[in-house]
Amino acid sequence: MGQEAVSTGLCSVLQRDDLVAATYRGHAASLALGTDPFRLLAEMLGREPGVCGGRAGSMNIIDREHQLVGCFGIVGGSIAAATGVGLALKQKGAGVAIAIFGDGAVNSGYFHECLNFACVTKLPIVYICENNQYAEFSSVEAMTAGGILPRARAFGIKSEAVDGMDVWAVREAAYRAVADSRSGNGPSFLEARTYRYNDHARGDPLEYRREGEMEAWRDRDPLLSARKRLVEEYKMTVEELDDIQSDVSDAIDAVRLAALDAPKPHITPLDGLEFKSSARATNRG
Ligand SMILES: Cc1ncc(C[n+]2csc(CCOP(=O)(O)OP(=O)(O)O)c2C)c(N)n1
Ligand SMILES: [Mg+2]
Repeated sequence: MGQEAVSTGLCSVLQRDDLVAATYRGHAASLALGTDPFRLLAEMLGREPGVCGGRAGSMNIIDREHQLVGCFGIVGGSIAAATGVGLALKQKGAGVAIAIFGDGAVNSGYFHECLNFACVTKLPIVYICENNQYAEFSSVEAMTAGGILPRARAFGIKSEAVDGMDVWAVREAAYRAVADSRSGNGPSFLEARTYRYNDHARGDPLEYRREGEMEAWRDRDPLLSARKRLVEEYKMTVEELDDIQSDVSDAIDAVRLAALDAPKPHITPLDGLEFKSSARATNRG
């Protein structure tokens, strides 16, 4: 969907003590951290074997076994959760907290309160803004006075922009930021510039994109450019990559069928309340 390089590059540099809070669009982060794909999809479909027993659904995945403290449907929620985690890790003396959030979240109160708190208390935390250019149907330019990086810099936090379409660039920037926080130098901030190809949710008219914009971003697709670099620089063959791709596709097909077959959780309605199974998981993670 255009954003794969951000979570993949970031999570590739994390260590066992590090803990991540992500947005409702957190499925890539969850997979990159090691969540079993079957348990992830079963959760998205509200099935019992899901990673949260089928009770969290698509937007609120938690996988403590794989360092994911939570995905948050509330815009900016991951900033608050990760900042609390950063405080706990500082007290414990090990680990770095990671906050993944969208460009829309920099307009929430959480952003300002938490960045200020993290800076004055020198928390071990990396804030990574996944700037996919839009919050629902509103462009980042239309919504963000002064831009994202200058806001972070106003707190005196070490900040850099990174090409979010390039998994190696994200990995290198994330490595520097995480290592710096790990060595006790306080928080860091990354703005990963990327793009969402698909609609925000069902019913999105997609009328807000500028002409030619999608094509320009698609030319820099993170998966296609990673493939190209693996062949040109790392000397993998096209056949090797095709084999990997077809193995992954087969695995996903198997997981999809198994998850659709899995039972739904038995949820007992509270006395006097009617339980409605309204699986309105419309946001595209
Ligand atoms: C506090 C709050 N306000 C509004 C919403 C409705 N809402 C859901 S997603 C979204 C846009 C989020 O945009 P962004 O932070 O850029 O993340 P992206 O969807 O682009 O990954 C909004 C406003 C919400 N979930 N939470
Ligand atoms: Mg966005």
